[in-house]
Amino acid sequence: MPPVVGKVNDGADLPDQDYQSFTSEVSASWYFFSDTDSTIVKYFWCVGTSHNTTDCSVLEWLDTGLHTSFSRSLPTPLSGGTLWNKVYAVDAVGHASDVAVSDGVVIDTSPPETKDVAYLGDNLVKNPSFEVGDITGSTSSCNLVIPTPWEIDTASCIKVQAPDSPLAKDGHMFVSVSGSIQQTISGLEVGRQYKLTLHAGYPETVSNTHRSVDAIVTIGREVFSFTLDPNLCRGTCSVGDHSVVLWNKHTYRFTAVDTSLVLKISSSSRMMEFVLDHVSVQTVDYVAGQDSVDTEEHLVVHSVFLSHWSSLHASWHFEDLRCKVITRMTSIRNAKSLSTVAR
Ligand SMILES: [Ca+2]
Ligand SMILES: [Ca+2]
Repeated sequence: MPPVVGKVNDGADLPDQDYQSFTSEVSASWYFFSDTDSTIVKYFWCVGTSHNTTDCSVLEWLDTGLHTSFSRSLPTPLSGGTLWNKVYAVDAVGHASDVAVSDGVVIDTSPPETKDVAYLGDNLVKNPSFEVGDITGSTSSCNLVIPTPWEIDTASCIKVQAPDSPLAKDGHMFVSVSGSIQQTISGLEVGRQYKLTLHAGYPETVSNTHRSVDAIVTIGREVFSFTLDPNLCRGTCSVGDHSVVLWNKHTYRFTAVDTSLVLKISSSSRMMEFVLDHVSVQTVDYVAGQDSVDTEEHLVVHSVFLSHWSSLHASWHFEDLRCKVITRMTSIRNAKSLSTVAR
């Protein structure tokens, strides 16, 4: 009886490799060859460019002794394509097993191309998270504390909320807005593109009969709007054993037409009330690769359940048509600590 055929992996170690970037070396490892009648005394390994048991055009059959992992330098570097490693075992009486063939390894020598990179600058909004001194609980009176430098008009009702439970999107506090709240954003560069992000939700105090909330966001002459979905839970909702405000993130783009612009966030009616936290205005710089498309939509809305947050300082992705990108670096900056974490 010949030895029982085993399994061949591409690459000298586990796990099996499907891509390799080096062009002048081939390697393979193999397992599970066995022989019940006598012992395996040697293995033969070859490498070819066809998915069959006979093509050894890259490396001819090589006696590897009892080694079950082997690498070989090639006199002529590979130019690409797919390689298959092939191995058979021979036992003490000269019987050869069937040839095991790997599932192939792609030689990929091209570096990944930059597809689209967006760098976000510092937040130009002052007191973006509505954190003010030492207050606790939720105030029922309007305009007791104004989170400077935010400004309001006398017809508006702003209440700083500092609940005991971590309801805020960022930090400990947020504001409920009925009417409008505004501040002048300075330090803008005329003609540059900016990203405006805010987080809004239903306040805790809202009743079940409260319908959808429409809000208007203006920056200079640009006008945006958002609507809170009345089907979302009102105020606090229970997620597991946590009470949370269902924060909706709204993102807009605008081009600065002046070095300072008034950012104003208003409910479309004084009867409507929403809560607001973590507002940011940041530059957006794109480094676009060939054929890149701006996949970031003009308006992005999604719900976030977590009571903590992180701002994505920079995000990018690479596309490589022949090789999946294995390592991607992302830098995440926490706005409070300004520490940078790379992973
Ligand atoms: Ca493979
Ligand atoms: Ca806050």
